[in-house]
Amino acid sequence: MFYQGSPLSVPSTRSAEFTQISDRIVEVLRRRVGKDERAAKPHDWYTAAVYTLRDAVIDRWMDSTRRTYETKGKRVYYLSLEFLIGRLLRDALSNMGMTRAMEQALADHGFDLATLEELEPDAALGNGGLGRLAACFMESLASLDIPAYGYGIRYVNGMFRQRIDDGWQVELPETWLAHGNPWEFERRESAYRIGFGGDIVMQGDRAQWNPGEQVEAVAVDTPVVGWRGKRVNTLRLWTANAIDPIKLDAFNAGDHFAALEDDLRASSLVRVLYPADSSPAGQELRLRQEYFFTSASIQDILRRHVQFHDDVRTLPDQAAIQLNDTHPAVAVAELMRLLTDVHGLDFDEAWDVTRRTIAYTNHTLLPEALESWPLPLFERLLPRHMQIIYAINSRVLREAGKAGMDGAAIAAISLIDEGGERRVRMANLAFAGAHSVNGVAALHTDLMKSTVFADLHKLYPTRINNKTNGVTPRRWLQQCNPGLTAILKDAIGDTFLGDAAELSALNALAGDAALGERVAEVKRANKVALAAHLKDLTGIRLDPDALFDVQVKRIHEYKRQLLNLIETVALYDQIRSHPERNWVPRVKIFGGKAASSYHNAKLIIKLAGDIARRINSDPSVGGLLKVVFVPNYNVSLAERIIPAADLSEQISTAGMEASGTGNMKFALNGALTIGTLDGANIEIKDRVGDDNIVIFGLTAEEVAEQRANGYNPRAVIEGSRELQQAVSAIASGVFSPDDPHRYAGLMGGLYDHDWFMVAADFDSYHAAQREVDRRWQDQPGWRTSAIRNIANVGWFSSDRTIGEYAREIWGVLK
Ligand code: B1H
Repeated sequence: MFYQGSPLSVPSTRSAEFTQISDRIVEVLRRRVGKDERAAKPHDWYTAAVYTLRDAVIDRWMDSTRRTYETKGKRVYYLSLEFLIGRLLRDALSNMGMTRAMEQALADHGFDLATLEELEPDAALGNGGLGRLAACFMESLASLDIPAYGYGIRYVNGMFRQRIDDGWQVELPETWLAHGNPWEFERRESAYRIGFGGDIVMQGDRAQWNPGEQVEAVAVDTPVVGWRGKRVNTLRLWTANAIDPIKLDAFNAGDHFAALEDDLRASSLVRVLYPADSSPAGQELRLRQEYFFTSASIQDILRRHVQFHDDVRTLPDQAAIQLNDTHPAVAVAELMRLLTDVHGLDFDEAWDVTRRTIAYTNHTLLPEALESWPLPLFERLLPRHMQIIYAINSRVLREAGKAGMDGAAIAAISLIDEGGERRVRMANLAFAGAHSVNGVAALHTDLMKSTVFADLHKLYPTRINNKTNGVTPRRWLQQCNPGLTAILKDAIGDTFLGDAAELSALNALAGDAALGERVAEVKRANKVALAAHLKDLTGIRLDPDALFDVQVKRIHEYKRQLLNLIETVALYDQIRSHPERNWVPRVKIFGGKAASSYHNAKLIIKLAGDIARRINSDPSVGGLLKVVFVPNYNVSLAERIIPAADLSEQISTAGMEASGTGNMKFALNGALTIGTLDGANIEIKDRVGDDNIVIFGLTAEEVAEQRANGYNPRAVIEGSRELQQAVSAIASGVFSPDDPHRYAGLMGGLYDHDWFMVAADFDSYHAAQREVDRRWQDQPGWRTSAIRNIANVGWFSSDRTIGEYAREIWGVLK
């Protein structure tokens, strides 16, 4: 595995930088890792490589910080309970422009950079799209030279590791910190007290909150390097300490557990990421996590402000706070509390400062995903915040009354849900306390205005705005697909890495056969590499000349992996009935994690495995169809899979996927999309053109209409031969002979309600897949389409997105 002792080919021209790095690594290995060259294990070399690079990063980091202090510039604060960063070594090397030099230096010592990169654990402090968006945004903020901090939690256990046992998902803890984390810096001096519970006493007209419990939040910083190392920003993640880590009296009395109780309580706060994507956990510990990191962040922001400006009233000129969904929405009440109770502003002044500082991004309209907390729980944990929320609510409802709003509208606007058990609505709190409320794709933003936030939108008609998501082209093109990047550089120069809109220059070359062939060669090489990797992971052999059809994302019924699986079964039936037809060989790749308590999602994973086993071992399909479920889908796997995809499955029920970001990454790597008119798919279609994407299914409007007018899935299923056969095969146990009833309930749900319109869209999807086959059979046409995709999705760079936030929400760019 390692080329120990036998150096890789070292180029004859040794750059000064390379020699310097080569010597530095040995020095670092000895002095900071504490190993000499002979005793060092690969992991020690990896650590030494990171430290060596980090030294260069730190210089830029301090530079950036100094510049911000000197220019007294406004800072952006991105508050997010999730940062799905993945690995950092390749990203930081590449953005620092040190990849080549590090490669050569390591080769000098007999190591292969790519192999060492694999030793870095994935920092998976996020569930899916929302967390990965935060990571792309951090990179773009640094690349655009915007002074910014990300604030979140340093979870000891991030997203769980998925193992597939007998086809079933098993969740195992991911211990990404087991071997230490060479990227982080603990800042003991940046520590804050976070309170819970207790009571409130009035001191004159100022309230004083006396919490019943306290923990200490301590900052742990990670540098975030921008493109070309222009700026290095800080990702500040909070960890928790007990104020009294050990109660010696209890310990001495022999009660060792009681002595350590506070310590345990503190560490449980930051122990684990809630693994629920698109649906809040609703447990007390989750609310504690939310308040813990939000309070620490707001205290840190205010401390930084008053250090240089004596008046907290100027905060909106110096700070823009962006709330990534409602998870940090308590920031509205926390900032109000600190401004009034601690800094002595009156309510109106504090409200003005708060609203001008805070902005909120909504990421989902799924009703079950809108966070709300039982009022008694909220009041017990955060009694002062509850008072403040009542005060905000009375103000907002007075404004609604003045605007002539009636009972139903008032009830919808209220920060308190009064239907049934009373609950605090975090989305309404965030909306009320923000000057900007944005959606993440055009359709999603329209739906915000017409559905969930309709009444708030009427009351505050200028607040909602759209910021279509984006992804960083550094990680999602340059780093994950160096082969394609090299070709593009040859064709159009390298400015597209800093300005992805420049990719449009490829449009002039879309029909160029030579370019098409080179792009296809790289795609094939990426498929060969992925096939080898998947052979190792799953034992399944894949044909790199088949069409690689990929659906990787969280498993959720609205994302409709089930639609894809049922269509796979239908295709399987047809291949067997008509082996004489000219079928396009396909590889169906699935991957994704299910929330631990999401029964149907877990069953869908099992179904994928059952279908795969049956089809892959059936000689009658003759290699025309292969199905694979890739275990433990994560950022690093995405970086291998996406560059190797021919077809990108973006098939959510229209109106339900707020944006999607995987859709952008696939298109950027030359895959064609098969998708519904949902989320950012619509904007992708508008940019790549109808000929270069395959759209099917109901529109969001039609979905709403069908649901309103009594949709009858049973009739639809019975009216479609293909669908009916596939569904009844699955339901009757054809794919689960060991447990024939395993899928009876799952399929029964389709007949009975089919909330996600799988049946309604099936025929259209099936036809769209045959359209994909036809396009694939015209390889030159397919290649042109692939190039058109790459050429026209530069707009979906997170640099563009962040530019819009910066100009239109934060006021930090001209
Ligand atoms: C998205 C979430 C989410 N929307 C609750 N909402 C969570 C909600 O732990 N929780 O409680 C976690 C995550 N995630 C996704 O955000 C959308 O579904 C995607 O469509 C979108 O692209 C992404 C980024 O905006």
